[in-house]
Amino acid sequence: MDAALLWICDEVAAALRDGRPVVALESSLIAQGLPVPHNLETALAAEEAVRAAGAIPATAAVEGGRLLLGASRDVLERLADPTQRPAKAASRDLGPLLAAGRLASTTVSATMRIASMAGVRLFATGGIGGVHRGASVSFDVSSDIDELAATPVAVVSSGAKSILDLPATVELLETRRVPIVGYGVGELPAFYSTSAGISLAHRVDGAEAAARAIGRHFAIPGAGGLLIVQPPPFELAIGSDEMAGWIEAATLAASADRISGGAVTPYVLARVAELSGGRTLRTNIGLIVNNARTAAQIAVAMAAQPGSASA
Ligand code: PSU
Ligand code: MN
Repeated sequence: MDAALLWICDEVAAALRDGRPVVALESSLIAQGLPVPHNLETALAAEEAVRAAGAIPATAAVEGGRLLLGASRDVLERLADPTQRPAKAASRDLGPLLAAGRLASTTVSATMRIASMAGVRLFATGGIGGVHRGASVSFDVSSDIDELAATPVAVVSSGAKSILDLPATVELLETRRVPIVGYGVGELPAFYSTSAGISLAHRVDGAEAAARAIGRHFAIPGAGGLLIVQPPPFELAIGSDEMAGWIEAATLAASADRISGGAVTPYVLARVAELSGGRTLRTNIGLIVNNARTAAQIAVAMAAQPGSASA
């Protein structure tokens, strides 16, 4: 790989060479998804959870004209600092942001790209982007969906963020032939809530079973991504009835304030956090760290599989 394009930190590069487990982490949740000081704390806690489970964390970012995998503490601190005004990079933004030499966080789509370039097959986040409410008029559908369709990386998340149209998101993932596999559950989680009431076609129990499903999926020529979904930690889950009112109000506020494009998701997340008196924030942090831990356990199981070249 062209080192002038993709910079991989020494620790991650060594792990990849030796076939040891690596988990990619995104950075949009640091720069746009969570407020100071929770953003940096959560990024560090997710990295720590990956390490505690026996894998190496590799947070993605864009800086100084290069894609980074295994961003340094200094870069994480700058991404977490609003005065640095980091850009939000989805896949389509990478080329222009590299050319401009700008500091940028990476969303799910951009992180999948970077992970895949490096040969990292496992990635953890909070929730993926998807079909926004009202998308039949606004056409606001996250490029996370198309990246999942195209790029062979397994993404561990708590489903799509429940500020979205979840039934439409599930339909579109099916159309784009992205498997959604419940991790110990038979129903799609709704990010902050345990269940969206949508049954899943596939379920695995435990890291070994997940590793087998991922391994077989990637063995099929032309395979794209795969979603592994698990609910937030039980004690942090918020009832979907309780969530519904906050999401409704936050979505209405977004359109009243004429928020569009990449600003919609951060705006709505911040608004539900405010309306819930910080409860959704605690849940968001807890599920990000929990998903990082699970992804690491799966990466460890994948590295142990017979015939695995790398994680
Ligand atoms: N998960 C979180 N918080 C976030 C995100 C995920 O807990 O902020 C980010 C992801 O990076 C995801 C992005 O790709 O939100 C979706 O943005 P959009 O809807 O603009 O595509
Ligand atoms: Mn969008």
